[in-house]
Amino acid sequence: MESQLDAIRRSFDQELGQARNTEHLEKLRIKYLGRKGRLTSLLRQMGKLEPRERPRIGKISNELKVYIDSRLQAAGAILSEDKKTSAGLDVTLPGRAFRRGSIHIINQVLAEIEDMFVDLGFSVVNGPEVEDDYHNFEALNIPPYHPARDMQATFYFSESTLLRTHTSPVQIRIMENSQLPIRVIAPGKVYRSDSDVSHTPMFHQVEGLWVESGINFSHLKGVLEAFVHTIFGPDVPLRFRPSYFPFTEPSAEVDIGCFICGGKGCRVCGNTGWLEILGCGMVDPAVYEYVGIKDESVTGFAFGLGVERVAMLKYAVDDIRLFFDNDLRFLKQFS
Ligand code: 2NM
Repeated sequence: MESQLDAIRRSFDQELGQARNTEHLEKLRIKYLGRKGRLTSLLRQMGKLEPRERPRIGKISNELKVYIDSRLQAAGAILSEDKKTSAGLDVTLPGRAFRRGSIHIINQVLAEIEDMFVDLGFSVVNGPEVEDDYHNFEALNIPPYHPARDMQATFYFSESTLLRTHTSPVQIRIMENSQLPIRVIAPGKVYRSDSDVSHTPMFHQVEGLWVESGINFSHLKGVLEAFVHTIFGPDVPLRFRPSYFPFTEPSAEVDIGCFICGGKGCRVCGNTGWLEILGCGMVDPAVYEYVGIKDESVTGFAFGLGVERVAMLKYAVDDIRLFFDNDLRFLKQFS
């Protein structure tokens, strides 16, 4: 009897493998578990067994019944699922797509700028966004009540604590704490109470600093020319235009040839043919006094640029707020 039970299980497994729809399953149920089914018929002969054999065979029979029942149910569930797609399961359909994000265009441009300076031997340094008045202003030769404090509408927490208005305080901290030579860039978020098509209250800056005995304005020109030609292309013209910053002397602003009119003059460049891209200069000796660099042979240059401004000029974006709206139709153009 045991071998008959085993034969029933094997033939059931084989027939189940050939079932293609729920009608087939119902026929199998009747064939095995119905009133005249194979298992049912066999169980009727239990009486012929020796009484001491009955419990064991009864248990095996019952397990087989449960087995057949549960396999029929499982197969039924799969077949009715397939029925929802009329042709059953189409294994050639593509899988469900995994939507992958992409790096924000500002971080892409930032990475490109960082890589370029790292290739020239600069290290990347960071510092706090909540700063004190001393590192953000005073050590940069901007004393209290100096009009330059008004130039950048500052967010204050208190009289002495503020959101940094530039990343220069990072470079002040580096000069206070490191050995020469210093060759660093300080990228990061900066904050100014300002808002229009070309200003947002938070934006990203990269400031650079090279301090070492013998560094002069030609080093500054060489590094910034390399920057413009790497980021904007080797044929883009640039010029150095005299300017003023309290922390550099002499100071300059760098312009690149207008990409709209090619230098002829248009609305975008205010008819000058040039677009301002960054500020720079030789570090003012007053700054060295603040940070305690006493060796008079030490000179250096510094520069500062806005990443959003670089991205706007590189990709002809006319409103800085597009970078922060998170409209995917805009952002996906750069993915
Ligand atoms: C600029 C323009 C010119 C600058 C100066 C310094 C420091 F800390 F060395 F004094 N850091 N960054 C600097 C110089 C920044 O931004 C338009």
